[in-house]
Amino acid sequence: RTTHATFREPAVWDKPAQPASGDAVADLREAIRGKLAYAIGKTPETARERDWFAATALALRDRIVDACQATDASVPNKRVYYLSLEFLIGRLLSDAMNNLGLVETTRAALQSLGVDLGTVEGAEPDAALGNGGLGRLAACFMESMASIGIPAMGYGIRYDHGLFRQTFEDGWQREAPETWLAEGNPWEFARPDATYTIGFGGHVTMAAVSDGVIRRHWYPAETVLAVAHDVPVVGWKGKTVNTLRLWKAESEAPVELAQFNGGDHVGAVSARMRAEAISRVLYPSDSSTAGQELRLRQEYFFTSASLQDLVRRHVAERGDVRSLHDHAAIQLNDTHPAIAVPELMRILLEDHGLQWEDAWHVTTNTLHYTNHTLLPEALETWPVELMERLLPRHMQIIYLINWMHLEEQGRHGRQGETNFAAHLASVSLIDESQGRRVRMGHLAFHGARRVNGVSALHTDLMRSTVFRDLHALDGDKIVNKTNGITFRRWLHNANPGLTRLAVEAVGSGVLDDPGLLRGLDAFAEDPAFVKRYAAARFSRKQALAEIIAERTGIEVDPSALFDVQIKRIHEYKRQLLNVIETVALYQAIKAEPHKDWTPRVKIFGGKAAPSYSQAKLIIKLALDVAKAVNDDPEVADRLKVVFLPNYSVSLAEAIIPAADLSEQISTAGMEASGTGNMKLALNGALTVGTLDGANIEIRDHVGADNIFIFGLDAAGVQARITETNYAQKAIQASPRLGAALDMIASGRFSPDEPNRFRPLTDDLRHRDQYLLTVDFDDYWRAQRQIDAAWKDQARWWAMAIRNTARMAWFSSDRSMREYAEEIWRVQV
Ligand code: T68
Repeated sequence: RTTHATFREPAVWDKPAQPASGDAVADLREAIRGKLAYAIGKTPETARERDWFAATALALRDRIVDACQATDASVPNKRVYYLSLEFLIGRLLSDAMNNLGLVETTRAALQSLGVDLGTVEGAEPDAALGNGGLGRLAACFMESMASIGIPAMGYGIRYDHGLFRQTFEDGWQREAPETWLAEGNPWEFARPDATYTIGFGGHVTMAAVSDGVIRRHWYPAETVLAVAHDVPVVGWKGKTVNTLRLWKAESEAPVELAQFNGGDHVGAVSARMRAEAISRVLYPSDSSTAGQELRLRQEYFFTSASLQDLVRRHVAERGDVRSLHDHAAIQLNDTHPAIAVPELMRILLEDHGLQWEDAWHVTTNTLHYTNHTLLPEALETWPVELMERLLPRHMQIIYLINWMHLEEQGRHGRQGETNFAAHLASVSLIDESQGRRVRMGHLAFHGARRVNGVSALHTDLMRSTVFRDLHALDGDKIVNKTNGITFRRWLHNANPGLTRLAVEAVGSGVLDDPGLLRGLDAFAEDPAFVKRYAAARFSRKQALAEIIAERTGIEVDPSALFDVQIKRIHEYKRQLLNVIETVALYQAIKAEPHKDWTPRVKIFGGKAAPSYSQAKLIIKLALDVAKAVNDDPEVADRLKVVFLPNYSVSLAEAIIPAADLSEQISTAGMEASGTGNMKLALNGALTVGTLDGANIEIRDHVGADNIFIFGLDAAGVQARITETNYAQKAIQASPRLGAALDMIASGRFSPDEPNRFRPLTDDLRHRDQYLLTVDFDDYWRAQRQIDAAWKDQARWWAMAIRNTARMAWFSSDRSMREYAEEIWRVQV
């Protein structure tokens, strides 16, 4: 082996990346003390951790406001508006401190008040306004846009209750309400002056206007107010501060006084409760549609408020709504805001008097749509009947858009095609096959100037499957924009030890330009560097071991291989494949207890949608297997299984820097991209994964020698799924798989209820839609290859370092630059 560079051990390696000056510390200390006294009303003696957090956040918010007013003063040529029903932002304190360059200043200021920064950071509740990848992506994009200076505003809902809190009761998932706003939110500014009226239901009138044009007008039966609450999003070095504007639903009449005075105290506020219900809770389903009326109300509520707000801003700045697309680019995060297509048309036609063609031109040059899934159960459709009742004017506009769209097919001479009717049915915005339903994906596609997928494979599959016929009409509309993650949060803040090491090795420029990480490649086999890289990992594994002990009571050895699968629980993500491999490994260790097994800790984290019973049963199996394995003295420290409850953004920040192995094992073709895969690889975990989503691009960047790929690819899955009895054949061919399934089915892990897991094992034997059985043997092979790689520690660390060194391309700064250039056409 050759060493390409020498890493010199610095005298003091733990020096702060952001030094603090004495004056700045004193200023911030006084600011925090002042906030504690005058905004919170507490003394240092009576202040709780949560009070110190609020005082610190308020003091830092003042610094952000200074930067913010600079951003606000100028009218940019073009703004980006990111509409998303979810923003999974997590905690904001360390982001704010880091981007303002005030980490050490804040630490010292608090220390002089006798308060520990880590404790204060820990007192901030997570803003869990999202389910998973889609919502977290929106949060990373907001941070990146501020950091690279794209003038942008995020629009979403200020849910009173974010994603539910997960506990385990005898191994079963229980959901409790999440209460992040219980003590207020020090980051936000309520903006009652930015309030809009949102209508629902009612009827539409027609009036003939003098020029012969028929104008329609909507008279809603019910109205709800949307009140803006702004959260500042501060970019790297505080240069740009953008806004995340979250809408709260309020009633125009807070109480019906006459009713109240008449003694009906509950009835008097029922209209208010109905209105406020819209922003009460985040729907907890991910990768499937909620399909309920309240969900459609949420979607229209935030979309309408956002469009009214941005059109008003545009007209105030530019005078003419016709130039909207020159100065505003709107990104629809999945189809949840797809009602923007008819809503923008309605605003332009009715509020601004545009002709249809002009309104359509503006709409289809302003809107853009990101697709995040091809799973059929996740593609949103709404019954025409519900839309007609809730949004009658929008339904008319959708019919008209669809009529013109289908007429266009005839004009292109397609009626000559033998299956013209089938073609029309396939591109129509209305699905007539199972009751009449509006296809929100088709609506967003047709109304958007650009439509993007989130990884190269996913975008190819969009073109060839779900949107094939629409794609044939306009071959330039679909583009790929592979996802990214913000390195400020997922490397610099989550892993300061590794960050300091990178700064020492390649210079502090790496904080601005992740491309410089590539310089770490040269140290992959440098013993001094490897030692430090491994030490940084080990200290994070010790910290995670403490969290595990505290939250689960399980003792794990930090020198074992930490094997991590953290993400929503879903059959296509195949946590069950990981659990079955765990059972097979358990059996193998029991069969040869004296063999030199690589010690492993299998760590799971993730929530199941409350109504997803199969996913909940997978959690129960993981916990039942954990109990049996962890209690078995014969296995001892060679295998431990841990399922951490209440997985969240802040728990991810603790787990990711401690991970040695990253499980990215979805059925090929089903995970649109993944972003956890990027966070883990950046932090130096080696990936065991399928050729799915962004895993393919990760392999291309880190190199095939530095990743463990197994299983069928997307084409292989498509071919196999059409064969008969593939699962039975795979089980017959694999005694190891058969034995593991038998053990689970026998009740070995559920003696109190031997048939508990039959729904899982029976499904695998007879259906196995996600091809676990087919991929099992190759997964086992990859895992044993990983055991061997771990034994060769020099090789392992060289691979890990090369992962960190080669992941720069997955920065969300890169994603945002690509969107800016190729979709939004804004200058960066
Ligand atoms: C995820 N989608 C993709 N959906 O699964 C993941 N769905 O591959 C991708 O990396 C990520 O999006 C970002 O592009 C989701 O997270 C949802 O959360 C969701 C929520 C409601 C309804 C449907």
